[in-house]
Amino acid sequence: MAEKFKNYIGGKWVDAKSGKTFESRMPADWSKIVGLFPKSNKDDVDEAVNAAKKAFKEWKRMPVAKRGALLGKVGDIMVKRKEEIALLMTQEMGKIMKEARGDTQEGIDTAYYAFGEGRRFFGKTSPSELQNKVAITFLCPIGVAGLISPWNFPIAIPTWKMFPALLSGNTVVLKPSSDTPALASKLVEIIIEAGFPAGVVNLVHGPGSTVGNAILDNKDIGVVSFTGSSEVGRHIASVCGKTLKRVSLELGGKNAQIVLDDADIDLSVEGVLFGAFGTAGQRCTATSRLILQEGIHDKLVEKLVKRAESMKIGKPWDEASDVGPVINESSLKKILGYVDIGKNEGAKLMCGGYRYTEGDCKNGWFVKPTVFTGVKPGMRIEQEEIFGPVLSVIKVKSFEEAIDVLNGVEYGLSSSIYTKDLNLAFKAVEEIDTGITYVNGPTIGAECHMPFGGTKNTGNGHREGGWTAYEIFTEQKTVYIDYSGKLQKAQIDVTIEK
Ligand code: UN1
Repeated sequence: MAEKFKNYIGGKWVDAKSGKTFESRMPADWSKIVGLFPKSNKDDVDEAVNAAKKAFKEWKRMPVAKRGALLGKVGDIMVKRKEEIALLMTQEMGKIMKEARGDTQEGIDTAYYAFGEGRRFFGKTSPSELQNKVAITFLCPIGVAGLISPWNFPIAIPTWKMFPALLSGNTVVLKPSSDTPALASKLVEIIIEAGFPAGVVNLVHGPGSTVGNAILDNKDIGVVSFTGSSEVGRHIASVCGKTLKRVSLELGGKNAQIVLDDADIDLSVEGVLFGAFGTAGQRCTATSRLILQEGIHDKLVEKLVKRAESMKIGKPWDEASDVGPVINESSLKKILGYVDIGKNEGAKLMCGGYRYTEGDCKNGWFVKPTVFTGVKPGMRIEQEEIFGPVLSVIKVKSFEEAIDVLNGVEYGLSSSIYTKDLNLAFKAVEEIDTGITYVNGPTIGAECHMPFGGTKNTGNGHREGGWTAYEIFTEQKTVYIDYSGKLQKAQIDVTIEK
């Protein structure tokens, strides 16, 4: 019998009111069930929001350093349970063991960053334009935060959202992806173990169409944070626009790595293999386009294809595997559909492009690392997010053309350039229109203490990670203190001329 999981609302583990459940299965072996989860709807969400609203009153009064200490404790527990979390991640989400440890580590880093923020939750102080008066700002929580997280970083991304929200004094309702509910449950278990008061963290499992929409519709949710597709992001923004909820969106990417003629060829190949096929290409930051200057093109493609072909596909919990499965059958179909699109568009398939079913991979959603050459700007495989191990190689003549191709998509998350020419590297940093750029490194590998997010259709201007995540979850309060003992009138009593 599969293990039965519950929602966590107001400090209690509870079933969905409907009594219905859904399954989470293993992408590497679809015959195996990870667990059964409550298929919740609006009633469950409303109850969770009520619990969060009730808990907010006390939680926001707890000194921020104390809230930070609780998050530090979460980090400590995650350190102790890192292997256990990573193993579950290989089973439920399918990324390979090394990457699963990395995902968990990103959550640990985010917890310790939040712990530190508890001692530097600074506002600003300013002199007034009048005498005997001063101005100060404070950071205040918003209220209840609705967090909608994806499956591809099933620990890191919920922590990116939850920990800054909690440290800032908000209470939260988390709706994790229905593809990775056991990992979200594990994270909440850890939060409970750390000793958070009831109602501060609430977990509601279920589909976006009911649970996600109920979060958007609930008038007591003050801020929504979502990571996922641009299509869903647009829907969320339009619903939240009507009720003037703050909303932070991390959406699609079509990230490119440029390699100029003077670059270190082996280093560039290492980078693109990791960027394109790490996590089976299922990162928002994955390298899905490789833009090669013509002088380096043939030699690099030869090395790349050889290496891509020899990558070991296998069970993600097997330490020897380089590439695990993709998340589910519909994702597999979408990816293989793009392989057909690429062929029909006239691109040349150099390797991969099919479902891999050898050995013990027969019950999983494995895709052989795929490389297309002869890809032209404007082709669908060059423009659209595929979210799988498919790389499009585009040949260009010059640095300028490389930048134009890199920028010629609707997204702007991550990017990379390999060159030894310092001047061109800086020029690229200036000209590239993305939120993140790497020089001589792949498009993946963002660190928790720096802003994370993108331009154009990748988001709506917010940045997760680092100090900027805290801007999403706080209101600024400006306070003027007048110690003159008389009525002083700004702009009227004193006119300051230049
Ligand atoms: C994502 O793909 O949504 O930079 C997040 C990286 C990771 C985070 C990716 N640290 O690839």
